[in-house]
Amino acid sequence: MSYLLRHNPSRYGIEIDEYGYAELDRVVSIIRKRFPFIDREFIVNLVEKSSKKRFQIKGDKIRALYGHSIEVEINYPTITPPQILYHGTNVTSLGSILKEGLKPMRRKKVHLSKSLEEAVRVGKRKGLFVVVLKIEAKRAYEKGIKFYDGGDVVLVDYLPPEFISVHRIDL
Ligand code: HQG
Repeated sequence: MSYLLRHNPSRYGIEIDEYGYAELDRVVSIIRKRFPFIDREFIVNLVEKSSKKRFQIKGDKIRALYGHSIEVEINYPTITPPQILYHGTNVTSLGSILKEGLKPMRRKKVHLSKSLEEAVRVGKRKGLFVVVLKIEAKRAYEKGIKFYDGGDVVLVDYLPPEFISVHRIDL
């Protein structure tokens, strides 16, 4: 569902409106082709109960709340960030991040974690050698960087290297 709603709805013949919403029943019918035991109620329940708020259901529609590579207008509220945020990544990206800053790469925004544990989890998806970066979020905010509330994640358009340092490397 993340892939479908964040990256490639057209592959499944799904139409997404400018705010990222798709028809819930269409999404359910696509998912049922692969997982026939899943129904609408299951998806609604999953979205509501999930510990991480990846999706939003509104009426008969569903959208991903963050992580998009496709162009959508989510209208994230801007926030005053906490002093420190984290970003989990892989050691292979470290040199480039410290030189160029954090870029959204294939997504539309840079995703930051509120806790160290979450950053470690994100970093582990990228391979064995996890790096957790410490982001001086408050200082960046005071220097004019906009931070957006993505629910469980905090989003920025780009983060310059001056606000990034290595918190921990798991080799
Ligand atoms: C790296 C999950 C080289 C960046 C998570 C990351 C997240 C650079 C990768 C959400 C770079 C992009 C998104 C630079 C950034 N040079 N590498 N200058 N700037 N990178 O998957 O943040 O569980 O697009 O460090 O919780 O890993 O799926 O982003 O490693 O919040 O709901 O480029 O996805 O949410 O990778 O993950 P991604 P991400 P879910």
